[in-house]
Amino acid sequence: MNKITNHMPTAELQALDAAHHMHPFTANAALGKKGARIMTQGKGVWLTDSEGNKIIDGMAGLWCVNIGYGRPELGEVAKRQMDELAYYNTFFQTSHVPAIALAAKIAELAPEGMNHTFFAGSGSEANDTNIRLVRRYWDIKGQPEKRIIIARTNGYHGSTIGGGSLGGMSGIHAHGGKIAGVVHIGEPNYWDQGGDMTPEAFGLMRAQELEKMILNLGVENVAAFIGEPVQGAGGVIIPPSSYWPEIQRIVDKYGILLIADEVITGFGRTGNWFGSQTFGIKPHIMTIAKGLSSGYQPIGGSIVCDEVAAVLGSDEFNHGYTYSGHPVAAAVALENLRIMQEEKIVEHVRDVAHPYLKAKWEALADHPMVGDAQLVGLMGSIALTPNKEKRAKFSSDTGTVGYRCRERCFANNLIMRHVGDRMIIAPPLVITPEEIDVLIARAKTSLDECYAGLKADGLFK
Ligand code: PXG
Repeated sequence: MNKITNHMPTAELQALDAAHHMHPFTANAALGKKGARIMTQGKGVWLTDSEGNKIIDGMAGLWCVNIGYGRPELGEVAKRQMDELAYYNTFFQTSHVPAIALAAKIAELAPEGMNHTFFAGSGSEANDTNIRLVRRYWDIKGQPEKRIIIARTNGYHGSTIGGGSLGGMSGIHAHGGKIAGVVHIGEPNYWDQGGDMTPEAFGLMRAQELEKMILNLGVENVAAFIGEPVQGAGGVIIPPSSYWPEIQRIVDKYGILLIADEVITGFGRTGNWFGSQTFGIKPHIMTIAKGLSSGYQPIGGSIVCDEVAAVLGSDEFNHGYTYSGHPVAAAVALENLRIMQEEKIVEHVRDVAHPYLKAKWEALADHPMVGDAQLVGLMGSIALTPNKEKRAKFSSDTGTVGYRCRERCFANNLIMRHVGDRMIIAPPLVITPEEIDVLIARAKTSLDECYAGLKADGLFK
């Protein structure tokens, strides 16, 4: 076979992709007929595809390319590390400099008292670690019956069997099942579910479902609660301000462990190093991945507080991955964090997000088809609706309006993701005000075109 390169015609690349490559979360036969969009290059917030289109990436890849594409320093560090020590493990009483340095750097950046990191290869793996870790913690403390983890409907915690079970997405549970010992309470999604309540009353009610669930199950059976500070894959659902303080009160009262899944919200996304800081959450464990390396290498982990680490460390924990603390991934992550600190990228998020992007983003709610528009730091969502006063949903015969809108975005060289009828953005954190203007202009054009299309099809009165 000839060497497959960027210079091959798109159709040939698509045919080979369809023949051999199984895509995640995809109906592969249908994609094979349509042909995948093929990305060839990235620089800053911009992607280039195999047809030469210049696309603004409103999703930072999959919420991960925080420092933007094409930073040569990371490749240079990777090469140096590969030449010096391409691989060694961290099992069997061994360590190496990149894992040591990265764990120390994370301890410096994490909230006070969170000084220990267990490395994994991804967010899903890290959440699988968390399931075993919290159960082992209670084992060692002499309460082995404390095994149940409470999570939330429409939360996302990954796609391994453990991560998928913690997540509250029925479509994922339907494909392969769900492990025992995970239960779900409702999500703090005011737009969809708040009815006539005020956001604050609704947030309190949703948080109090945790207390009810603990009492139903018996606190002696509950190990932990897990939640994303802001639900990401669920549609960028920013909880009412009453929600997290009430969750914290309940967790503290019953003495269960709190896991903040910071895979998306970590490393600057919400305008602080961690979403827990933005929302005043005091977790025992934080799941990290994505922005830890800005996606330049696959790496994730669990940041563990001193008390939990001390208990776990008092005995064997039979758990770990070949690539826990992989030296090349760790070295690249460390370089990513160096760049983030030196270039003050978290401060930059605060500078461009509020009020610059926030004002423009919230103004999208003036569009006839847009209801709610929410943003925290550089993650935002808009809810598409046929009637904003009633917070109505499109009827199922419109198909997924969000999908139609996403297709218009693609055609206008903007990547926005849709979750049902919510459109979401999470651009690279280095986005400039000028690039925000481009993103907003293309979003408006795409909304207008989607709206015109729905009207033409008689689907919007
Ligand atoms: N936790 C959270 C909060 C996530 O967002 C994971 C865990 C799992 O991480 P890994 O690295 O195993 O994928 C995630 C991942 C989407 C989308 O469509 C979101 C994620 C992954 C894939 C797609 O929004 N988030």
